[in-house]
Amino acid sequence: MAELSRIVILTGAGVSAESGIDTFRAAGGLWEQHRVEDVATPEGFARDPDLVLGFYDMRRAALEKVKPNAAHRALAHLEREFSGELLLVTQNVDDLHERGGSTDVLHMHGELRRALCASCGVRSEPDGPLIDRPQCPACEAKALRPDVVWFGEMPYQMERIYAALTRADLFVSLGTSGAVYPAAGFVQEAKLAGAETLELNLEPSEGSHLFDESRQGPAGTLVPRWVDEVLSV
Ligand code: BJW
Repeated sequence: MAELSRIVILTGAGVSAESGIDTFRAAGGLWEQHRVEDVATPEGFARDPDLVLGFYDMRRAALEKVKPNAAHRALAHLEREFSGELLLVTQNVDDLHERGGSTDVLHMHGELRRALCASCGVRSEPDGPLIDRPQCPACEAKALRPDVVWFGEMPYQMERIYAALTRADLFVSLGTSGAVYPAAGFVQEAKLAGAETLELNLEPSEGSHLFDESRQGPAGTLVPRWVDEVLSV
């Protein structure tokens, strides 16, 4: 492996699967248990806020029962030891990267542990279920929604991500199906800018053919191995 100075890593639900968090599109995954239009769109929230708040309250509570796995810990180790620039972008709304030791994580689809006030736009960390309609700590409106990005909404910090992609010499995609844009298009952005591209996923994803290299297997095995390769150069 050539010496690297700027790496962008994109993670998806597969990175947290071995911690016991359901992925979205697998058989028995979240989108088989719930209709995506009902729980992950602004229109679904407007139609039935209790259903949506209950869905995210349940997933936030479930976070207390799971732990980071070897893939999260390996990425935190990479953050500590890599001497170049590293941007860790996750589509995941869980906090397992942080609990695994990563300190700079860009949550492009938001975070389960945070709420967004639909009235004043302030973000906060609620200490109880949103279905109980707690007040916004800033404006006191009872208008808190999960601080997550639904279909049709703009993912967070896209400028920072695209800036890093255009400077990267390696883009790595971990545990994501490549079914959701704009994240699914990052591989092409990185390639256009001249980066090498690598996919680590349990199985070939929808976009596997777009990567220079694609390795298949569980993240808990593949990610620590890849991190060792990077740090040994
Ligand atoms: C393992 C493993 C193990 C398992 N080890 N691997 C038509 C064409 C193109 C685009 C569109 C279109 N119509 C609409 C759009 C846009 C739309 C979109 O992409 N739709 C597609 C369905 C086509 N996108 C949007 O609306 C986005 N906004 C947007 O585009 O704004 C405009 C814009 C324009 C220009 C620039 C920028 C923006 C918003 C998307 C929001 C997605 N939100 C969700 C919910 C978040 C909250 C929540 O968690 O509930 O995000 S949906 C869901 O999918 C979630 C995930 O982050 C996201 C991706 O899923 P992920 O992580 O890939 O999970 P899975 O389950 O799909 O895959 C898991 C993978 O892991 C699998 O491959 C397994 O094999 C693997 N795996 N175990 C390693 N142990």
